Amino acid sequence: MRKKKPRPSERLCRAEWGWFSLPFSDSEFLPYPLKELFRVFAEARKAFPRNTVVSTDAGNTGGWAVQQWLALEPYNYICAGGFNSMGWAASAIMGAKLAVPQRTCVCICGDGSFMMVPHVIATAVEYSIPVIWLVLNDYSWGAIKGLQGAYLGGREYATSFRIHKTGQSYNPDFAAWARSCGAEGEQIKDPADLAPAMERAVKSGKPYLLDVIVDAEEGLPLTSNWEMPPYPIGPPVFTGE
Ligand SMILES: Cc1ncc(C[n+]2csc(CCOP(=O)(O)OP(=O)(O)O)c2C)c(N)n1
Ligand SMILES: [Mg+2]
Repeated sequence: MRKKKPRPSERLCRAEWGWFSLPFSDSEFLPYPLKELFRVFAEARKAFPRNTVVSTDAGNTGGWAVQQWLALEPYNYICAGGFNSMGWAASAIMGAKLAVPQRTCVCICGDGSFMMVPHVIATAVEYSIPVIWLVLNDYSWGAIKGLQGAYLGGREYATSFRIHKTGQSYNPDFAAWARSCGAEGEQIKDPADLAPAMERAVKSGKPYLLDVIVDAEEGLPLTSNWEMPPYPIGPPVFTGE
C-alpha cells in the first residue's frame, strides 16, 4: 500500500505563503506595471473595513484577488470556486449585502466579467443595496488572451476589446453607466487616487462602481494551473510544502 503523504500544517502553509509573497509585500519595490496592480489589493485591504465581505470572479483578476485579498475573519470571502463563472461575483455580492447589511461588501472582478451582468447596478439601485464593484479594467479577457499566447504561438484572437477599424482599446465608460443608473461611479487611472476613492465608496451608502484602469500585460504570478490538453499541466508554482 502506498504511504500517504502527511498534510503540511496550516501554520507551515501560511509561513510558506508569506515567504512566497514576500516580493509583493511592498509595492514600492515592484516594477511597473506589477507595482500598480499589486497596489490595488494593498490599498483595498487598507481602505475597506476588517470585516468587509469580498466576492471574486473569474480570469486573471479573480486569480489575483483570491491570492492577494487577505480575509481577516471567517465568512468574509466568497467565490464560485471551480465553476469560475464570470459575472457571479458582481451579482452574488448583492446577496451578501442583503444577508449582512451592516458590513461593507465589495466585488472584485475584471472588466470582461462585469460585462456579463452590467444590469446588476440597476438592480442595486432599485432595491437600495449599497455594494461596491471594484472593476479591474485591462480592456480584455486577459486570462484568455494569455492562454491564446501559449496555444496560438503568440497570436491573439478577439480577446482584446478594440474598435476594430482603428485598433484603439475600447470599453464602455463603466463609471458613467453606474451614474446613469442612479449609482455612483468613478474611473481611476492614477493609483494615488485609489485609497480616497475607496473611502468615498465606503462612506457613500450607495451602490458604487470603481473602474480601475490596469496595465495587466505582465500580471502577478498565479499559483493555480489549468488542465488544457494537449499541453501537460505545469508544475505547481506554490505547493505549501
Ligand atoms: C460565463 C463564463 N464564460 C466564459 C468563461 C471563460 N473565461 C474564463 S476567464 C475569462 C476572461 C475573464 O476576463 P476578465 O473578467 O476581464 O478578467 P481578466 O482575465 O482580464 O483579469 C473567460 C472568458 C467563464 N469562466 N465564465
Ligand atoms: Mg479584463
